[in-house]
Amino acid sequence: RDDPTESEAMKRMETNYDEGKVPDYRLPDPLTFADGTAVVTAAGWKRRRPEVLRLFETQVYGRMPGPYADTRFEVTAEDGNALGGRARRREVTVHFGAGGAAINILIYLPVGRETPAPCFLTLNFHGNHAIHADPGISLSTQWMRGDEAHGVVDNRATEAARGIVSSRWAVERILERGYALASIYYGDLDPDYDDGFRNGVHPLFETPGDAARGGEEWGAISAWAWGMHRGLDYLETDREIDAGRVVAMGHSRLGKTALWAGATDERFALVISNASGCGGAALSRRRFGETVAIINASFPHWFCDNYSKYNDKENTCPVDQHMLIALAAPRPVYVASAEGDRWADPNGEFLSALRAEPVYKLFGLKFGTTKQPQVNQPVHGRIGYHVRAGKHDVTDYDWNQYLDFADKHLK
Ligand code: GTR
Repeated sequence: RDDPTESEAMKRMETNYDEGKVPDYRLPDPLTFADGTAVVTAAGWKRRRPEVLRLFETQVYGRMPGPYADTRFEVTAEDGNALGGRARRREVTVHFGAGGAAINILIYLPVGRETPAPCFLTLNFHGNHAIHADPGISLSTQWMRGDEAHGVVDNRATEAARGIVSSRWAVERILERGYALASIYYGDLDPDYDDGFRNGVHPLFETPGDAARGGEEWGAISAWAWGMHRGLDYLETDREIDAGRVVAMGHSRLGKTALWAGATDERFALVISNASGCGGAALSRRRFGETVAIINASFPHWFCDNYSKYNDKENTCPVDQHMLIALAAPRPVYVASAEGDRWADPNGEFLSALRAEPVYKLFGLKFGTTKQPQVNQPVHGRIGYHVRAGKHDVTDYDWNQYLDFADKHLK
């Protein structure tokens, strides 16, 4: 929803941007079992991990189902000479049942590779056609947010929407570096407005006329993450993709989604959160910028209903977001912030990554810093982090870091 209600506007006005006013807080310890004993080995973490995962499922995002039984992949388009010969473009529809529910995956593959390519798997905000001006990309027919300036009329994309967010997608650079890029419009999974979960993929698993939803049922972020799992299911069948080297990457609400998708599916080899902020990488207990109460008021459909129990009571939540980052361990994970993006609490994102490190240390792996690095000074340990100059966005600078980090860990 684009217009905040009056009470949301009030909440936003109370937003704290003063480091001196961050309350004292104590974070829950990822390395303490529910019974109070300490986790001291990597084998111990393997037993602790499901406890933490379960807390995020029941208290934060809601429990997502497994694959849909009746799923079918259909390659709908193929062009071996896309982007002036620099790429092979493939489009794949994943059909769920016979009722028309489906997601469309756009894939660019680098040319000239003899071995299967590692791949960035992402969701996008404005339709697959918006990530690049390539006229060969199918135009999305789904509901979408946006106005005429963005090529959207009556909530549908028009030809004018092609490539409108291409600055966020370093497609050619990704390909030159030998990676494939796969992207899915998030609205294929669940259009991003609060409609009581009547559209998107939720109804595939819910009987019409079901009683009221329980507090642990999946919200939109879980539905989007579920879609990333299904994208990976397809990639596992594509012989030109190395499914053992697939990176989950996302920006903002889709950065929250990428972290959750990587936490719930260990097939992802690496996880990247770009400016994911509250409910993503940032520590909720700091109450800096966006808070749990604000996000639940603005986006009641994103999290499970239980999450509102922690509105203005972050300290009572059995998890904080450093434990979400820790669920990536021992796989490499990257957290990126932007200096001007105070709403997402860059410092809170860094501290969260730092507080995930003890889990990595059990595996002999390190972050490589204890202090938030200066602007544009990336740190690439097993945990990666940078705070870029500029605003809430995805830029070539961010992609350059992700490619270097992926080279370091996946090559
Ligand atoms: C904002 C929201 C953030 C972030 C952002 C986005 O309105 O408050 O948590 O998710 O949207 O996804 O662009």
